Amino acid sequence: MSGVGGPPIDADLVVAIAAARAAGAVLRDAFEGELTIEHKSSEIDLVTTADRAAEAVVLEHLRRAFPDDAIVAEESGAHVGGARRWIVDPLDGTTNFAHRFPHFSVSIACYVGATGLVGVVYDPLRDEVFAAAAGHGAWLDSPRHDHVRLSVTSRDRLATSLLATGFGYDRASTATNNLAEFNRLLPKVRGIRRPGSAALDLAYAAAGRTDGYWEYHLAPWDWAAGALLVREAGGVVTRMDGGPWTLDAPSIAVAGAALHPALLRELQAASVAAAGPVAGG
Ligand code: 2AM
Ligand code: CA
Repeated sequence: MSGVGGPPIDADLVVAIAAARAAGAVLRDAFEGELTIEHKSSEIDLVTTADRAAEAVVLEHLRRAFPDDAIVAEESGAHVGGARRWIVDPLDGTTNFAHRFPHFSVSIACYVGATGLVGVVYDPLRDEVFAAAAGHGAWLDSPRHDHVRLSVTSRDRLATSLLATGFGYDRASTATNNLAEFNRLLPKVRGIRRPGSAALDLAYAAAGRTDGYWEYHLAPWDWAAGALLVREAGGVVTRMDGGPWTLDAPSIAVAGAALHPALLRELQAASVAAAGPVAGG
């Protein structure tokens, strides 16, 4: 069957992909038209009518297929249900969208507790579906890619690596604004990108388009699907301090197994330097 993100043909994945494609179509249409933008927590934390319209479409798909499941969605909060929890970002990269910078995504994942079952990240402008099912791998489907199996890169040197990162909306008010980490890594790598959709940043690491990615302070819906994609593409997913990554972790750092230790070493050295000298040390 085509368009399901590769075997196995799993009901969760089929619904998640259909929901992501439908929401993506809403975003694609809205992107061409007049945009209505509102502020959320601050002048840089935005929501558009398209975020809400896309979310309604995703929720409709999920509720119809899985009426007993819980849903956690960026714009409408938590909806109670059973042990299975859908985690939805209807528009990841809202700032890009609002400025008509053509790079954003829909992110949908299903978790039971801390365990990801399926994850889908959809880029509506490139029509790229990145999909993963726990234990079965990750795939890319697009007009140019038919169930291409995803794999992180095997690069082992920062000097030849292309990394991605992001800077959260609270960057003006938090000490962990990622500037120390960015400054430390920038001279040591081939390049660092700051694309603006965490879900796609993770999908690109899974697809080997970057060699690694790190970021502070995201919400569960930003990285629930992407983290599963990276794992299923053979990548290592931890917090920036090396601890185990969870949906409510304070940070994330991903890369192929060969590069991940070097990435963590630099991130940790940067955060130690940013925190200043240790008393008595
Ligand atoms: P959004 O576009 O859905 O708002 C940019 O670095 C990425 O991080 C985007 O995926 C953005 O999601 C997300 N992001 C930025 N600041 C955030 C914050 N304070 N909390 C949660 N997600 C954030
Ligand atoms: Ca988001």
